[in-house]
Amino acid sequence: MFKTSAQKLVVVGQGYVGLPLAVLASQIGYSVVGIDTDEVRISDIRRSLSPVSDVSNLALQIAQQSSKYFPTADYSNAEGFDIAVITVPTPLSNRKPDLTHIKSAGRSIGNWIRPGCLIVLESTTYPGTTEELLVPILESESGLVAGKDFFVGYSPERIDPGNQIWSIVNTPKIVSGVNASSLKAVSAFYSSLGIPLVSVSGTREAELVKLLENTFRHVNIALVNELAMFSESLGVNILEAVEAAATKPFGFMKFLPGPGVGGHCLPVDPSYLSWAIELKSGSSFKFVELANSINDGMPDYVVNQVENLLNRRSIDIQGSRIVLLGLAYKSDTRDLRESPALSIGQTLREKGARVFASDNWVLDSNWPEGFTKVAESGADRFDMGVLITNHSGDAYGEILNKIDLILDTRNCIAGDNVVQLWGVAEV
Ligand code: SAJ
Repeated sequence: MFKTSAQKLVVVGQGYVGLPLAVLASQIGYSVVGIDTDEVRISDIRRSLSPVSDVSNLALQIAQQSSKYFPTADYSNAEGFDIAVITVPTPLSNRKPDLTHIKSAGRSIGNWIRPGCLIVLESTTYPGTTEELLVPILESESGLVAGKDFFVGYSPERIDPGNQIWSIVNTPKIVSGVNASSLKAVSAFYSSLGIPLVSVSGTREAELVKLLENTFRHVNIALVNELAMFSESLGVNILEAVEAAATKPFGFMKFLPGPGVGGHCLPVDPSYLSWAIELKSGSSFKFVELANSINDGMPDYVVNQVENLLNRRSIDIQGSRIVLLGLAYKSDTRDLRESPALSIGQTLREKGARVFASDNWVLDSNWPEGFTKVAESGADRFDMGVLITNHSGDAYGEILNKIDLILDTRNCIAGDNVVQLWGVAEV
């Protein structure tokens, strides 16, 4: 059993959100229990092998050696906690919010609630989740009254993995409570970590903030994606127009067209909002439906361009050898979640192409099915390449010289054998 004298914090979920929070709090002086039901993850953390790019192995080692951080899969170590922060995944299942992790965490931590403690939900979710779903579970498990016997709040995570400028300690944190005393408790906790705070009047506003932030991105990326697909018929260089628009010092934010929108945020969060709007109002949230259809359609647009380029060179896609340059969903990350590369590769395989890939960021243990590594292909020439991920530096090296023609979807490489997706030149 984990015993401590300092204020005891439990962080439920030791992923890209929970682990940095747990380590930071342990450095500040909290006695932290990091709970995760993934026993392999807990085992790695105990061996100071960080599963999160923003937390170093050394930081894990120091936190554990200081006896201020205790990773575990056993909720009984939550006994006697003062503060619990829930940072579990909120994925989609069949395009609907999947709140099983929040419900499970609520039931498990609810057993250990005692008078005066604080529960904060950080997981991205739709307005109403904290007060309509989580609070009833916490009250049922504890037999106590939220807002009166114990405090409850919502504070969305704003972690951007790998961001070297904005981190947990300098990104303003939205905080909210189910009532004034809960807001006070939530604010006191995050203030103690040295994080700048922005209070809002209720948990629903706080839940909406995160969804608004990411829906804004999703919709605006869809805008430039759709515009880019018309740029050839307009006879314009869309990238030049976007860069020029970005010189406007106010009232504009730059987004670039790409091969599709991946990651654990943008393809998911806006659908939480549209689902909630449909559920509560009976109306569809048109912007999200449209943005989803455009962004989800980008991989097929890329495949069509690949086919056009092969046809112009009288190469049948059936049996052609095509290399995907980059699998990760965005530059300088190893994350494959919802990556457009996965659907592009799948569609090319369905059309009979032999699909290869190169991405030094992706761990061998996470290499996706159906993609032969270029290094293991034994091939010395490839009919086509599709640059999907604009990793920094010389991410693809000599491979570029083994490819007859490369379709660059990120406008990041040049060469006689390169054509740009947004301005596919005659070849
Ligand atoms: N993308 C484009 N064009 C753009 C920007 C992004 O096609 O102009 C694509 C990316 O290639 C990627 C996807 O969209 O496939 C998502 O990119 P993202 O830059 O939004 O990165 P994410 O998914 O990691 O978003 C996170 C979010 N952070 C949190 O949810 C806490 C988001 O709110 C951040 O604004 C974003 O990082 C960021 O700024 O980097």
